[in-house]
Amino acid sequence: MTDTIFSKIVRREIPADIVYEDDEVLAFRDLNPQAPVHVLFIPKQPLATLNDATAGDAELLGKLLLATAAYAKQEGFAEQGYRTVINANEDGGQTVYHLHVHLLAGRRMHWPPG
Ligand code: IU
Repeated sequence: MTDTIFSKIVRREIPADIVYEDDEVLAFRDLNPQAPVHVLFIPKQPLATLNDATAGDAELLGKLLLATAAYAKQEGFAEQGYRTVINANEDGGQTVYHLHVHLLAGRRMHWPPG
């Protein structure tokens, strides 16, 4: 897959407000936040979309979600609530083709999403 801006963030070639990092996962604040808390969790090794994940990525996908929930608990908004979103391809609203989990919190979410 082609390199995206998110890989450049992983390599520290462009700045980002990084809030969590481990060997496989990086999380940073979204530049265009849609809620008081809007953080993107990405695998350091890129997958373009969720469609590109295979059985071999099961552990990595689990780690992405667990890191997201751990961050929500650590920051103290897990009980109040939050939303996780993965957009896939054009109709899903995906704009950056490096798989990422949006974590949105700090306000009441609406349903259905737009
Ligand atoms: P999407 O699910 O692919 O639409 O989400 C991409 C997100 O990446 C979107 O919320 C952008 O605001 C965000 N983003 C960013 O935080 N920093 C960047 O340099 C770019 C996009 I490009």
